[in-house]
Amino acid sequence: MSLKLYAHPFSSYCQKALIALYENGTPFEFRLLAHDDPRIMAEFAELWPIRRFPVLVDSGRTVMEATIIIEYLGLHYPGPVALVPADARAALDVRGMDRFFDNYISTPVQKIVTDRLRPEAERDTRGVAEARAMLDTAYAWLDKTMVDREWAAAGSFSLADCAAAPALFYADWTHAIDPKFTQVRAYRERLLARPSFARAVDEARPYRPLFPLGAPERD
Ligand SMILES: N[C@@H](CCC(=O)N[C@@H](CS)C(=O)NCC(=O)O)C(=O)O
Repeated sequence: MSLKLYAHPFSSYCQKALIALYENGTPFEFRLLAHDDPRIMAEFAELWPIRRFPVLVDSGRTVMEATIIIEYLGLHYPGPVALVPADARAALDVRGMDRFFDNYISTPVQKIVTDRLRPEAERDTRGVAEARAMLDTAYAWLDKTMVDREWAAAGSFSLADCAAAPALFYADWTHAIDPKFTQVRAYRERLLARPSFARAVDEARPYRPLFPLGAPERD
């Protein structure tokens, strides 16, 4: 098997890449990044010194960044589900929404979650407040945007939905999506019902006790 994914099942960006692999039934080897396995951690650090995951390795070629992994899979291992549309204009819409979910949902979520891991004296109260305000603004914008959409962009399930699924999953755990944002909540439910994401969520269940803010008894 030529494809290896260095990843952790509980990581949102890893789930983003896993959704793409599962959508197309693409075979790959899961290289589990386990902190109690120094060999795999060293192997990973050698591949990508930045040490952010996921990372895909294809016959010696290292591909980093979840979005780029999904684009790479579409180019080199296409399957029945085209996650980046062939039409350049539709693809631009998809990429735009992908950036929205990474930058304005996942990034503030990461800020809030990682802050909780710091010793109390080193916490960034202002940064966390800004992250929460960003999420409120992003939810409001998304609620309007999704009013006539089933999926995030271009009329079918895409790269943007791969980004949205784990982003909104953890966002609701981190900074609850207000019930008034009916479109966002309904979209999150549609994502949870998508078999590729449902599988990623199930595979991550054993790790829920690791969630720094405490995982809710749902989803
Ligand atoms: N821009 C990267 C972000 C990846 C990322 O932040 N991954 C997290 C896990 S969800 C990570 O590597 N965390 C470990 C760390 O920050 O040391 C991508 O899109 O793949």
